[in-house]
Amino acid sequence: MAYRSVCKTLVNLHGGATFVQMRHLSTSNKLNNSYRAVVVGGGAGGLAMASMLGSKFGKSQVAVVEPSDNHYYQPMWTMVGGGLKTFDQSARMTKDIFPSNATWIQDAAVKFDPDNNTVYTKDGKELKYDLLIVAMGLQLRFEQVKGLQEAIANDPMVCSNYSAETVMKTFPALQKLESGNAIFTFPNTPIKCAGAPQKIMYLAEHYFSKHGKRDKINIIYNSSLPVIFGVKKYANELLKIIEERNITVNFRHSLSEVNHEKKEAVFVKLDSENQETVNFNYDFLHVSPPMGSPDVLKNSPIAAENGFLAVHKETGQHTKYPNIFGIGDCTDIPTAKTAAAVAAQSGVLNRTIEAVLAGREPQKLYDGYTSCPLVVGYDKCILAEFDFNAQPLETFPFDQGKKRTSMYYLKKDMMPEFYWKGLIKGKWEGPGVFRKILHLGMGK
Ligand code: FAD
Ligand code: UQ1
Repeated sequence: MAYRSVCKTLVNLHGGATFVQMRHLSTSNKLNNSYRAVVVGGGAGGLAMASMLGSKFGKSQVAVVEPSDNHYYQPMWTMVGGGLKTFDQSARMTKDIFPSNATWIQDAAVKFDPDNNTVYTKDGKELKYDLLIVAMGLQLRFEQVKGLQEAIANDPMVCSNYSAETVMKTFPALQKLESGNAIFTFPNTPIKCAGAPQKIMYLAEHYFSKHGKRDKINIIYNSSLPVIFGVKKYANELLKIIEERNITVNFRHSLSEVNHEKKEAVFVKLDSENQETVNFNYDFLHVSPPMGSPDVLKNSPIAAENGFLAVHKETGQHTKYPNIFGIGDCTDIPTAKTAAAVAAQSGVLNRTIEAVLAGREPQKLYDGYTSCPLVVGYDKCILAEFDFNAQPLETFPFDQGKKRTSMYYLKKDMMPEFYWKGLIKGKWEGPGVFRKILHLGMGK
């Protein structure tokens, strides 16, 4: 086997427990399936990292394994559900937005063999890598709620902004509803954009008010969580809105079953002694389904006990395999899973990889930055931004706890541009730099 180059890099990181021997793998391998870097998942984090690595190593040395023909800007699905954008506006063909400096392998990873630096794919490829970046996102688990898939298939009033297949049902259902119970759920698992289950509720409430039917509709938010939002500052504002707009909130209620024939949703009361259930009649049901680490990752040697990719939270480097890195929703980084977090993580991870390649300790550390634009109506948004400690980390020099029209337009019209032209091109590392400038170098 001819090697393009052979380099042995000893890297001693994180308390000195690990070292890696990196060898530049053959490019004349008979299947040509060896790469400097393999990226698994071509979503927000995968494409950001592929763009960054592609500019270092070149197209032929960076492969992205991604099965889907389409790439979605998922944050727009809140607006699609609210009738503010069309589904088509959230979608691009993967081939049209794929980084020009990376190689697309249209396939799915099925097995990780980290001891042999190999990823196996559904179509039978064996991909060898020097560096592996795992960016597989979350797997939606509609099937974990009994009867939910049947309800989604048969009842036009059961919808979910969380998937490409179900988001188009939401707005027609809001338009159709005339009276009764409109129920919004939050599951008993980690989820992406933990604000999204309630954003659509505020849009729905506003929609019903504007169309003169609010008085005939009860709005109910049944959440598995014990709080409305994990950051106190924003939670306080949301609770005020909930009270003003006469919304009923039931905490620690987890959706366990939907019976669409009876128009009934069953919830487990998580804090009850014997996991009692309570039935709600629904006329409209917006479900945020259970989510989890993708099976392929969960059942692999690179997963943590909780099934997510085991990485150091401040660098994105794997805790056991130093040539493996992770970004985004599929990692066990303990922050809210958002595209905003992916943006901040991409800048950190790029520098982590540079440090590892140079045999240095990573210098730039991730602070947990994440953001959730809490759309609370058709023209208002509370822009929540916070860190690992659930402490606000706000970009703008005004109080972002207040609902604002400016933040609404930032979310609706500017964020898609940041995503398509910045994040997935590896050119948007989050607003940290602007935060420092706008705060005149003071604060965090
Ligand atoms: P994804 O972008 O989901 O990409 C994962 C990729 O991995 C997918 O392309 C998938 O096809 C691929 N994949 C999966 N399995 C395999 C496999 N076996 N082999 C190869 N590839 C695989 N974030 C915000 O910042 N702001 C918001 O306002 C916001 N609102 C949201 C509203 C909704 C309704 C939703 C659903 C999400 C929202 N988000 C928001 C969250 C944001 O979309 C995600 O956090 C972000 O997309 C995560 O990026 P990722 O790269 O980790 O995963
Ligand atoms: C962000 O960076 C980002 O990634 C592109 C999002 O995803 C769509 C967001 O929703 C937000 C709020 C941010 C943070 C950006 C700014 C300018 C505050």
